[in-house]
Amino acid sequence: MIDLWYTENHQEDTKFSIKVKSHLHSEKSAFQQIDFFESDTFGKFFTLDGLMMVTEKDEFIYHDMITHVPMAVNPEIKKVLIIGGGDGGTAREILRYKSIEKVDMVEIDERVVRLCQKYIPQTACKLDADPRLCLHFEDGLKFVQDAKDASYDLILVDSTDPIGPGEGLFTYDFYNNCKRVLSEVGILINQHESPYYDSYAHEMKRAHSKIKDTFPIAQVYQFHMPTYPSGHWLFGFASKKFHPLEDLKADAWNAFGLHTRYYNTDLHKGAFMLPTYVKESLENA
Ligand code: AAT
Repeated sequence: MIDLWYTENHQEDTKFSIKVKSHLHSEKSAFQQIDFFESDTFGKFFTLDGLMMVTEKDEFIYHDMITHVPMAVNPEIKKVLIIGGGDGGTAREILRYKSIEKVDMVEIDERVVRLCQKYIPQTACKLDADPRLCLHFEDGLKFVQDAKDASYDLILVDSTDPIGPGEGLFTYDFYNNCKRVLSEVGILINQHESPYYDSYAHEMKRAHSKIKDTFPIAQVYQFHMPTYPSGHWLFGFASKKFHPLEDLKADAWNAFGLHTRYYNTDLHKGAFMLPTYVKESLENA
């Protein structure tokens, strides 16, 4: 019996491997190389251009933290824009709130959505099942450039790293357009890379320096993501009005009565308490 392993370079001299039972699918779409695998420990998972996106075992951590943090700061959020997130996990979590009226989801690569619907229904389950969700297959940068009104209460940037199709989502042009289409109480959450390995920390600093130039409130929060490089990952929280800790509405969020496996309103506060090396790195960004 031959052992089959998925291996990703986290640094030039550092690799992360998962033993796979099968390589379920492989194709090159118009935008990126897409692969689906199955393993014992992490269940089914998929990669884009050889980088881990989602595993069945740890996706709840990422999708809890991208959605519930802003909802606990402004429980009145009604209209949401998701950029990327083709696996559907972010849409699934935000649509758990009955108070959400409309979600536009803009994914550049329709193949990611269709393949996740086939192989990872755990995350994709709401993509064709909720009338509040409207799917757009186009570049998120172009979508916000073309959007007219300042109507979104929340933008969730669930994007790949800033190489390949995700590059435009880490630019001043993108952040300025996000600010323009957000309402006065709007919040922007973005996939903010990792502080640990130098190449990712470099992207973290670049993103932070642009976001803090654009928004009066720009904070960063952390979570533990076992299958991403170093396991230590960040989201950015930017807003024109709300501070993620001073404006936390813990009682209102708890009154939603949602059961979550990672997020809770105590962890919310802790997630913004960053290690010293991360704080220093962001201060110098
Ligand atoms: N929910 C966690 C999964 C992702 S996937 C990110 C998605 O962003 C992919 O489906 C990709 O096709 C989409 N995407 C990339 N660029 C664009 C763009 N310009 N416009 C719209 N969608 C885009 C996030 C994983 C994070 C990994 C961190 N290492």
